[in-house]
Amino acid sequence: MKLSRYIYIVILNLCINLLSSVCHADDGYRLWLRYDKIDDPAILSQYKNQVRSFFFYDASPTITVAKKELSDGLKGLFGQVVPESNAANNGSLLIRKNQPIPFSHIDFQTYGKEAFTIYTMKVDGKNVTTISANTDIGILYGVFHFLRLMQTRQSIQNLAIISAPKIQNRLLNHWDNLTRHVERGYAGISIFNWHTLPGYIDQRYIDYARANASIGINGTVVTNVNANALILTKEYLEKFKALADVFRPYGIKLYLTARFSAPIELGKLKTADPLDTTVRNWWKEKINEIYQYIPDFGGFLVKANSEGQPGPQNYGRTHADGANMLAEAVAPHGGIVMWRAFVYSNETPEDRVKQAYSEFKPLDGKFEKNVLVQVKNGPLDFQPREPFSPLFGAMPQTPLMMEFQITQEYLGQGTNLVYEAPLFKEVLDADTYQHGPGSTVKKVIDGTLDNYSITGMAGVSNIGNDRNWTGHLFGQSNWYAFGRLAWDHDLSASAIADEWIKESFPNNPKLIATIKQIMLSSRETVVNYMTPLGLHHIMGTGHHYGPAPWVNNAGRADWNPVYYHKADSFGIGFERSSRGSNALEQYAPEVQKQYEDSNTCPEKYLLWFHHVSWNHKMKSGRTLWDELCHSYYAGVDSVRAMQQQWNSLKPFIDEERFRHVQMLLNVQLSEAIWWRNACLLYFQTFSGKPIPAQYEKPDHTLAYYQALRFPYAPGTGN
Ligand code: GCV
Repeated sequence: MKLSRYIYIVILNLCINLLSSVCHADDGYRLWLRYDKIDDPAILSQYKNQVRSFFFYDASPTITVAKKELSDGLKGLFGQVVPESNAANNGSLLIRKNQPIPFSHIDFQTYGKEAFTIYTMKVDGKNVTTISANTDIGILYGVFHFLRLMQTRQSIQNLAIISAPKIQNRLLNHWDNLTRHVERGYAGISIFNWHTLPGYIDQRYIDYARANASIGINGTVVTNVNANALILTKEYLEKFKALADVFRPYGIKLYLTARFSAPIELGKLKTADPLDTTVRNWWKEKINEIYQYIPDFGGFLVKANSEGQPGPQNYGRTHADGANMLAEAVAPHGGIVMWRAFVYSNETPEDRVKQAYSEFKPLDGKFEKNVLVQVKNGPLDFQPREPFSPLFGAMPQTPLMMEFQITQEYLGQGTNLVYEAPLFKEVLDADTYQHGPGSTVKKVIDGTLDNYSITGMAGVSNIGNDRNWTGHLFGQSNWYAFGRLAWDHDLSASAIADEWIKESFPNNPKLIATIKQIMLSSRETVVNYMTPLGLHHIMGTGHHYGPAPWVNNAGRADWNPVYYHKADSFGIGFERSSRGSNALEQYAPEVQKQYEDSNTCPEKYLLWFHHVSWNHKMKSGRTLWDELCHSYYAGVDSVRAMQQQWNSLKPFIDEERFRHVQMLLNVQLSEAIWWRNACLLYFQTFSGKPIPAQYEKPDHTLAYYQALRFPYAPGTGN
C-alpha cells in the first residue's frame, strides 16, 4: 500500500472514531457512571501503569457488586480488561477489609462503618494502591471513589485518602403513589412497577441502587408521604421485600411511609390513638411482620396532621406521642422514625412560616432516641429562595434531619435547567448562631453542634421512568449533588458541578468551563425571573406551574399567592419583623439583627421579611419597583445567555443530549418571559409605575396571562 493511501486511511479512521465518540446518540441512561474510554494518551498510560491488576480479598454480595463495578469501570476507561491478581506487584490494586493499621491507615471505629481509605504504598518494595474499609459497603464506596478519581482525571499517584460520611442516614424520599403517579414528579411515572413486583425485577431497580450507592445514598423511602394504608398489607410487603433484596448489596435500606390511620383502615380498630393499647399492639405486630419480610427494614417516614393527613392530633395527642409509638415498635429491630415537621394549619391565625416552629419547639427532648424530626430547608415550602428554617438551631435535644427537594416543584419543574447545589449550600452554610457564631445548619444536622446520636438528610426524589431518569438531563446533577453533599456537606457547589460534568460529558476544558458557568448561575437566574428580592409562593395554585400572583380564591388563605406578597398601593412584601408577624423572633438575636431593618436586610430576603414601599431605595440606587423590573429582566437575559453558552457546545456533545437541552432551554426562555411579564404587569397594577423604557415591552396583556389554564400540568393529585 502506498504511504499516502495508508496515511489517508489512518486519518479517515481517526476521524470516524472521533466523530463516533463525540457525536453518537446518547439517551442519558448511564447517568454519571459512563466510564467512556479516556482519550488523553498521557493520562491513560499513567492510570494503566498505576492499575495493572486488581484483587479483592473478600467475598460477599456487596463485594461481588464492587468487583463488577471496578472491572467494568476499568475496562471502559482503559479500553481493555484489567486482570485480577493477588500478587503485590508494581501497579497492583489491592482491596480488602478489616486490615490492621498501617494497611488501613485509620481507626475505623472513629470513622464509622461506611468509611474507606485509598492509599498508595509500598508492599514488599512494590508500588501498590490499596482500598480498605471495615465493611463491605465501605469497600464499595471506596471503589466508586477510586473510579471517580479517574473519571474526573485526577491523579491516582501518591494517594492518601480517608473518607467517611458526615451524615449517617442519607435518603431519597420518593413521593411515588401505588398508582405509579409521582406527586411533584416531572420525569414520567414511578420507576417502581408495583403491579409486576415482586415477580419481575426490572434492571432499573439494580441501576437505581448502583447509582445511589455511587454517591453514598444509603436509604430510600419508596412511597409517598401522602400515604396509602395498603402499603402495609402483605401483598405490598412482598413487593417491598423484593426491592429491599435488590438494594441490600448496594448498602441501601428500604423505608416506608406510615399512614397514621392504618390501624383503623387495615386493622378495623375504632381508633388510631397512639396512647391506646390496642393501637400500639397493632403497630407492634405490623412492624414485626415487616421485619420478617425485610430484616434490615430502615423504618418509617411520617407526614401527620399536615395537609389532610391523619395524625396524633386527631386524638388530642402530640406529634411526640405519635412518633414515639412507632419508634418504640421499630426500636427492637434497629429501625428509626423520621417524623416530618411540615405542618401548618389554615385555622391557626398565625403566619404559616411560624407554625412548624410553634408546634415542634415545645416538644424538644420529648422524642424517643430513634426519632429524627425531618425539617424542610426553609420555613415555607421549597421556594427558589427562603431563609433557613428557624427550627434548625432551636431543638438541641432532638435530632433534626434536613429535607431538601431535589424534584423541581417550585424551580421550573421538568423544563428548567436549575442546578440546586448552590441552594443546598446556602442553607447548609447558614449560621443559626445557636451557640454563637459558626453554629451552622450543617453542624446542626451532622450532630456535631448538639451531639445528636443519629443524623440524617433526605432529598425528595426527581426520578421517574423517563429514559434519562430525571426528565431534564440536568436534573441528574441535582440527584448527584444531593448525594455528594449528604456524604460531605463541605464540598462546594462548584467542585460537585466539576465532578458531575467530567463524569457526564466528554472531557473537554471549554465544555467543562461553559457548562459549569451555566450550572453555577442557574439558581440565581431562576430566582430572578420567578421570585426576586425575597418574593415567594406566587406560582400557579395546585400545580405550581408558572406565575399566578393574582390568585386569591384558593381553598385556604395560606395557599393564596396574595397571602404571601401582600402587594398594595404602598408597596410589597410580608412584614415578618416585630412590626408584623414577628416570625423573626424564632431566630437567634444575631440573625434577627441581620434582617430586622428593611434598610439593612440583605436584599435577597427583603420582601420575605418586610413590606416596603415601591419607592424604597435599593443598594443599586434604584427604587424597589425599578429593581424588581431589573431583576425580572436580568433573569430572562440570563436564560438567553445560557442558550448561547449551550449552543457554543454543539461540536463537543452528542446530538441527542445537545438537542434535548437546547429544546428545553427554548422552553425555559418562554417560561421565564411568561413569569417576568405576568408578574410585572400584575404588580404594576399596585405600583402604578411604568416598566422602564429601556426594557422590551410585555407581548401580552395581564388578562391574557390570567386566563391561562393548565388542567393537566404534571405532578399534581394522586
Ligand atoms: C407530598 C407541598 C407539595 C405537596 C407535598 C407537601 C409535603 O405542599 O406541594 O405535594 O406533599 O409539600 O411536603 O408534604
